Amino acid sequence: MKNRRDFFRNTLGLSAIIAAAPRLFAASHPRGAGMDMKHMSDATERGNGLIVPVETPDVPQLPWRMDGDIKEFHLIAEPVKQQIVPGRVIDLWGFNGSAPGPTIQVNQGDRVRIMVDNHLPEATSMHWHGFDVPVEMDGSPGSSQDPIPPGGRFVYEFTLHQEGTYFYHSHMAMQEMMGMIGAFIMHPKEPHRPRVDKDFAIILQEYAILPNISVPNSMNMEFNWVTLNGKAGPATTPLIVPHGERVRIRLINLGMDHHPIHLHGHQFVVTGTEGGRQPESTWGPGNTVLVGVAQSRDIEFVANNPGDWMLHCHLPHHMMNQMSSNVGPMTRRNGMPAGLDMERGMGMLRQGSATSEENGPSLGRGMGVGSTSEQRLSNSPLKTESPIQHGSMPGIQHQGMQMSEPTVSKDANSVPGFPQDAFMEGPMMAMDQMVDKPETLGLRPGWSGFMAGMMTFVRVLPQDKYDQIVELRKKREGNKPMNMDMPGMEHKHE
Ligand SMILES: [Cu+2]
Repeated sequence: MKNRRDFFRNTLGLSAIIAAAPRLFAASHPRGAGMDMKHMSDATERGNGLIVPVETPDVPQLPWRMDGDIKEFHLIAEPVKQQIVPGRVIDLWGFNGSAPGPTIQVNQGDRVRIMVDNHLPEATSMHWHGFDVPVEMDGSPGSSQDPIPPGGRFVYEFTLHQEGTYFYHSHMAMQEMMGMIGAFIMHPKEPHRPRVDKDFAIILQEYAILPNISVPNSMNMEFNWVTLNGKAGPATTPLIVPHGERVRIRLINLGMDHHPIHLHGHQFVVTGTEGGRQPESTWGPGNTVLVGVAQSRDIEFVANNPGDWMLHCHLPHHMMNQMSSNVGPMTRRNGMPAGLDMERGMGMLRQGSATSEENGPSLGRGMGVGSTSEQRLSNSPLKTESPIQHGSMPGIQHQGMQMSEPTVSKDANSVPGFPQDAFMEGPMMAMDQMVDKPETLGLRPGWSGFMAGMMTFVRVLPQDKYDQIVELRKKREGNKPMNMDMPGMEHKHE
């Protein structure tokens, strides 16, 4: 029993739940803001209110203040504690308490000043990805500027003539893999047609987090945590949309993989790239868009099909959490190899962290553990016993988790290939209560057991249900995304 318990704890990182609780949604309140800060409600004044501000679920908006005609922003590069799912708090590097960093929204034609303070223990440099700016503002370390030293500041200032879905990121390659990116939305002078009612942005990221450690291994080539706006399913916040509205979703990717993002129940058109708006003549219907590394893609559709629709990366391993060759084997073979204890059988460390001097990471593929004796990954010789010994599960109870048994047939163990998803997702992984928030109101019970990795929902709701969630969101204090505070966000429905 102890071994089973350890297995689940190690698989899900649940031991960190209680310690982590106060940090839940800690990213919702950016720091570094001065007085008289303004939010994106200003943008709605453009185009007779036809431009809606962009929502970035789970990521705050960066306020600004006006200095004459200049919009002044303040970004602080710093270490961040980020809860990506309940029970898993990781050490990232981000901006203003969040990874990805807070979203910047400006209007085409704005002159902006962005003060970047470096609170990291090493030098950094900020690149404005895709911006047509003077080279000395490009943030290329060594060529366009000296890197910003620890404790230092660099002030970027430029006029923006572009429009579209852009982003900012550290131009130090390994820092990129620690989370240092943020969305930078440039609203067009004139609203695009057809206008959208809802506008969202989602940043795609991935991390390799070895057992017993909370720091991503930025050297890894294999990733076991993938996130949408810094959260993995089921902790991602669903996008809520009233039935019939036109929706834009801006997808931004900075990592080591390309992600085919798929939407259920609707056909969309790709209306923009990391270079701005695409001409309508290029739009064709689809439901999956490949968002390559360093790219952004805007998709638009009419939410004309009511329901809770999955929006997710379609790479199978990107629909999972903690996917790794160290944890996977135990779910895919019958019992432990003879003579090994639990930790060694799973290829887990018995002391220290994976990057400690005694253990040392391996370079290249693999999670850096057991690199000389990789665990078997295929399904082992089949046994005839019952795949689940009934009564064996009740002892495994984790706070908030539902932990009911998976549904498997009696002869499951005799079927080549079993198990695949039986112990990886499903009712036993459900944690509806732990990820409860206004946007999850009314989802089917047990939904959370099937949402992991780069997965979220587009919830196409009747107007009254939508209004109910918006009301709940307004009432809820403390742990709501800051952008929900923006006046004007719900102007259509007030
Ligand atoms: Cu993916």
